[in-house]
Formats: sequence, structure tokens, C-alpha cells
Amino acid sequence: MSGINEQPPPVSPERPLVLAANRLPIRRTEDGWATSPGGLVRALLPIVQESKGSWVGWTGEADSSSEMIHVDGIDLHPISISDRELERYYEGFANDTLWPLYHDAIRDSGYRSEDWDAYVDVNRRFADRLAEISPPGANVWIHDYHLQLVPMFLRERRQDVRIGWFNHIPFPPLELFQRLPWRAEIIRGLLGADVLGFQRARGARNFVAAAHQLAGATEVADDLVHLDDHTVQVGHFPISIDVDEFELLASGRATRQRVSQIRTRLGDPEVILLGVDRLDYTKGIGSRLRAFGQLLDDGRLDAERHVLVQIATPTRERVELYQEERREIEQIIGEINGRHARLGFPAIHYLYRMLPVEDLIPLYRAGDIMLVTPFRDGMNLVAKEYVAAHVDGDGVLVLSEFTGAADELSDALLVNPHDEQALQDAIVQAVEMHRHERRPRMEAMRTAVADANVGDWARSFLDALAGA
Ligand code: ADQ
Repeated sequence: MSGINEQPPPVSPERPLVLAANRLPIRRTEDGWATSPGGLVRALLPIVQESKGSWVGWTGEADSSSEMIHVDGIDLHPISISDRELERYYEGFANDTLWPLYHDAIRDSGYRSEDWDAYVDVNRRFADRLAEISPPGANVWIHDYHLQLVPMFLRERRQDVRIGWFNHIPFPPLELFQRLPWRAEIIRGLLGADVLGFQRARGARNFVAAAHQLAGATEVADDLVHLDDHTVQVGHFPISIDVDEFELLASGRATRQRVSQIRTRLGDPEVILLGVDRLDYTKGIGSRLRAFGQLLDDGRLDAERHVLVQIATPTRERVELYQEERREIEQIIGEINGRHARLGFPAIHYLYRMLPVEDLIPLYRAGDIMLVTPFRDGMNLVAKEYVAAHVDGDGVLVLSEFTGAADELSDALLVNPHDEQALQDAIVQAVEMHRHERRPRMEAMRTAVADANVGDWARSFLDALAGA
């Protein structure tokens, strides 16, 4: 492990860290605003606090005030976004144009110029706010596909700050990316940064190819591209989780008690299969459920011995494609349970809700087999959380080869989720796997996850930015 405290910090009160992301890391409570939970927020907050930095983003509420909020020792600068803009910038351009296109065009994207105009306006608002509030010489770290024009807009106003951008989702190959009517604008927007970070080496390569083809940028070294007197470092920085925290929570007595309660409640099945995802059409939830249903139909699995628990988090519920996806998943579950449930014992247990981490960890531990089968995913933290939670050294991960996590977790059962037969076979192989094979595979995956936690990830990106 690189040990995040051994080197001098890449950010300091002299070079504070200013973060920008679509969402501020806060939620409203009865007593006002509180920071929201989650590994990324926990990893970044202390760095922002120590460097006396700040965070720019949207509160999650339309037309909110843009007055500064001070929570947990950091200054948060809200960007006010109207309901109309949310429809166009967020639900439209970010989630109906970019999201499907960047995920292998698994659904058709909408290309509407009014959505693009709102995306430009909101990106400019972010950049203006960053330009106003960033101290001289600050490190500005911009997150994700919602804000791809911010690097260029910010550079136009502030040449003294260092600008980094990290993409949490895949960056598509040129053949797909060039469908975007505003492809050159996006590339030029990103090239305003000093460091561009991607989850996988492949995403970084895709970007370099697009920058060359669509903007005439030249690759001057392995990870450096050059355009108009400005050089940009392009690298991959695979994100991770707070490994120590997952292990700690997973080892507690309360968790062990919850695990045995869960098993009893599920009717003490031999094998618990588990899926945990945002209810997103990229996650391959429907195919996974169909594969399970087919295995029950064919008698290769038995609903008395094999039980599937699917936890789905509500997400982007105002977007039509997400409503359709939810209807389809719930229909599949209904059909499978109709055929295979017994009174009081469904074959698939389904929860459509967000769970607190104290409920999620016992479920991970109770899961003998974790099914992570997206058609495309930038990283997929659920896979890493499952592995970190399995302090017992047991458990099998069935993992789509189209996730970033597959690069590091090569001891999972890697599967092509488009191949129905392969998916069914992988599930059966997981169910039948002997502990002599399960345990070494899990041990290797646990080593891979423990070798890089989210603090190391933040540190390595900020080191690159500091050296830019
Ligand atoms: P997501 O698409 O949201 O993230 P993922 O990486 O799996 O996907 O993260 C989901 C997070 O939500 C996990 O931390 C998980 O514990 C949590 N979660 C899921 N369902 C939950 C539930 N019902 N209740 C509570 N928590 C739940 C995007 C990209 C990913 C990339 C991450 C981080 O799409 O590819 O890994 O950002 O960069």
C-alpha cells in the first residue's frame, strides 16, 4: 500500500483543494444540512477540510439559493439550477444523451439542441462560480460527465489554478463518441484541464484518440496530449472504496448476528445469491434475473435451496427509460415468483429502496454469491464492497467483464452478460464451486482490493495534479 500519510500532501492551505461535482455532498435533515454518507465523500472531505478548500455543486433541490453553506468545517457553494434546466441539462443532456452513449450506446441517446444549450449554460455557471471562489493557485478537481465543459470555461478566466477532471463512467470509443453532434466542443472543453483522469486505461486511450481525430491534439508522450500551447496529462486512476471501514463494520458482532437473522428470515437456504445496484438499465439486472429464472425452470437450481435477493436503489425516476426499466424488472420478478415461490418463501426477494450501510454490509456477508453483471460500468464499487465485507474469506463474485473492476478482480468468475448461456453457466459454476477453489479466489480478490483504497485513489490523482 502506498500509505497516504507518508508523503507531503499534494494540497495544502497554500494550495487548497476546490471540488466541483454535479451534487454537493449534503442532504437536508430536520436540523438543516448534513454531509451525506459514502466512501467518496468520506475520502475527499478531510482533504478539503485540511487544505481549507471548498466544494461547488447543486443541492439536489431546484431553484435553491446560491448562498454559501458551511457544514462540517467546509464551505459549500451551491449552484442554483431551475426546474427547466434540470429537465434539459441533467435529465436531458447528462442522462439521456451522454449516459447511454458513454455506456456502449446500450440505449438510443436523445440529441436535442435545447438540452445542449442548457448543458453549456449550467457548465458556464459552475465555471464562473469556481473562478470567483477559488483562491490563487488552488487545485480545482472537477468530477464527471455532467461538467465536461467546465475545464475550458475555467481556464479562460483563471490561468493561475490547476485544473483536474475525473470521469466516473466509461469514456466511449471514437466510433460511438463521434455520434455526438457536439463532440468537438466536448473534447475542447476537456482539454482545458491539466490532468484528465479515467477509470481504465482503455477510457484514457479512447479520449486520446478522440482528441486527436476531432480536435487535432497531438500525443507528445505516452500520457500527454498537446493542443494550442497547452499540454494535458491523460491517465487512469481506478477508484476504490474505504476498505478499512467496510472490514471494520463487517467484522463486528452486530453484523454477525444480522447475518444469521437474514439467513433465518430467508428460510435457511443453502445458497443466497445477491444483487445490489442502482436501478439502471446499464446494470444488467433484468438479464441476471432471467438467467436465474431459467435455471429454476430447467431444474439446474431449486427455489427451496437457492434464493436470490435483489436490492435496487431508486434513481433518475423522472426519466422515462428508468421507469420502463423498473416496470420490466418488476414484471420479471413477478413472473419468476409466480412460477417458483412457495407460500411465505419467494424465489426472489426484492427491495426497491436505499439501505443504510449498516443494513447493506450484513447482506453482503450473507450473500454466498454476488452477481454484478452490468453491460458496461466505469468501475462498480459494489463488487469491491462485497469483497471487502467478506472478512470470512469465503464467497463467490460473478462479475461482468465489462466493468472497470474486472481489471483488478481477475479472480472473480468473469462473464459476458450479453451471453445468456454463459451467464447461466457462471451462476451454476458459482453455486457448485468447492470451498478449496472459493477461498483462494476470494483471498486474491481481497488482496487486490486492500492494496488500493479510496484515499490512495484521491492521493494519486492529486499527486498528478500537483505535478502538472
Ligand atoms: P454507480 O453507477 O452508482 O456509480 P457503483 O460503483 O456500483 O455504481 O456504486 C454504487 C454505490 O451505491 C455503492 O457504494 C453501493 O453500496 C451503493 N448502493 C447501491 N445500491 C444501494 C442500496 N439499495 N442502498 C444503499 N446503497 C446502495 C458511478 C459509476 C461507477 C463507479 C462509481 C464511482 O457508474 O462505475 O464505480 O460511480 O466512481
